[in-house]
Amino acid sequence: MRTVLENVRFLLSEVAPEKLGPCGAEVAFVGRSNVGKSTLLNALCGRTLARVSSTPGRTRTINVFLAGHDRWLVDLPGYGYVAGRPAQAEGWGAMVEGYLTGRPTLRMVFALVDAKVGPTRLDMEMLDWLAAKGLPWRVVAAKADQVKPSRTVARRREVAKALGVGPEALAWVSAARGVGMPALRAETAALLGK
Ligand SMILES: Nc1nc2c(ncn2[C@@H]2O[C@H](COP(=O)(O)OP(=O)(O)O)[C@@H](O)[C@H]2O)c(=O)[nH]1
Ligand SMILES: [Mg+2]
Repeated sequence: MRTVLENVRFLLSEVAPEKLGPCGAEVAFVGRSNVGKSTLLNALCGRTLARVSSTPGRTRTINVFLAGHDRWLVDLPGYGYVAGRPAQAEGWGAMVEGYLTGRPTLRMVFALVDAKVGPTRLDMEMLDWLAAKGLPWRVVAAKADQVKPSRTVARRREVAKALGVGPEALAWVSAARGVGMPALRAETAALLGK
């Protein structure tokens, strides 16, 4: 089946969100550094687009990938760790918040949390902030392969409860193993529209 997620390519990196031009529709990925955003994006598109790093805090720019003619997938800088400094480095908030609040075409913010670790304080702050701004968000529990199969059902319920959502509202994925990826791919393609 042909979808908008075939032939996605890198478009641009930007640090000044107000300089980003318009697009037809876009989805964004947020989460702490190292939670697996770039890996998820690559898995969604079936190719290596975003750089996967073993060093936390490498992505310090808004990275835009182009799907179809004018649809965007946006990999945002991670929070929690930036280049040797704890928590948000100066400028992180302005950049990410400026992007998130400045895009009328933003259809969904996929907020990644670690399936095994569960939501951290910074994850909760991010989600509260998204909700307060009235932005569309959905939590994706990433690296689900790190949870023992025998614990999966219970863990999914626990993580959902900690987030205050039902287990079904939580996307449960492993980009490494492909778990949950067809559904997330279909959802993303639908959000971006063809
Ligand atoms: N076990 C496992 N490891 C993953 C998965 N996704 C990412 N990782 C690893 O987590 C680390 C950080 O991934 P990356 O995509 O760069 O995270 P980002 O900083 O959020 O973009 C890398 O070492 C990845 O190989 C996954 O689904 N399962
Ligand atoms: Mg990354």
